[in-house]
Amino acid sequence: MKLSIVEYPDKRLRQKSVEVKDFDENLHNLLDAMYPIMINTNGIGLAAIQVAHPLRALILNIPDEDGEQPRENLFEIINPVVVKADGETVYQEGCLSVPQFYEDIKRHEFITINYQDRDGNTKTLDADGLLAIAIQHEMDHLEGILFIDKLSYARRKKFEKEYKRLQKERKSSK
Ligand code: QAP
Ligand code: CO
Repeated sequence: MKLSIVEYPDKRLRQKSVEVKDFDENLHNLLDAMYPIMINTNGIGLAAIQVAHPLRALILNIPDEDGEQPRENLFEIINPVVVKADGETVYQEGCLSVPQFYEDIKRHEFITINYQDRDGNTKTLDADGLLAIAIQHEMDHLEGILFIDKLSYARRKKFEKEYKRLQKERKSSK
């Protein structure tokens, strides 16, 4: 399966992703193809919609203390639902679909989700730290929400200007 990252301002990022019903080979092929594209683009999280598949599926591979990102730490999260959220934390976020832009975003510090794995088994996950932040960021993608939507009006303006300039630079260097 050949995948590529959909980048802002592509409208496809605004679709609402649909529930996964079939935990079949198609889903497994998609998840298997998402992993290398995330790693090769230096990502720690990727939602299916970011590779043009509007399904409620996402993967996360958070680096450990040594900055390593072993595959055994990979989470494959299907049909997640938040069951508990607490506290507040701010982190400078980025997104593979909004390259080269980073901004402080406020999220819950602790989060508990129910989800399904690639075989449809139901699981619960208690998360804090970067994992909790990443889950919230990726779950926003399932609703068509990007982290830049959470910026103040002034910061969003600054982003739009800076992003246009960056896109021009990237095009001219290709
Ligand atoms: C979402 O983001 C996230 O601009 C995952 O040039 C963000 O993997 C979770 C990336 C913050 C938790 C905290 C972004 C790579 C990767 C870029 C990513 C870029 C290259 C973003
Ligand atoms: Co993102």
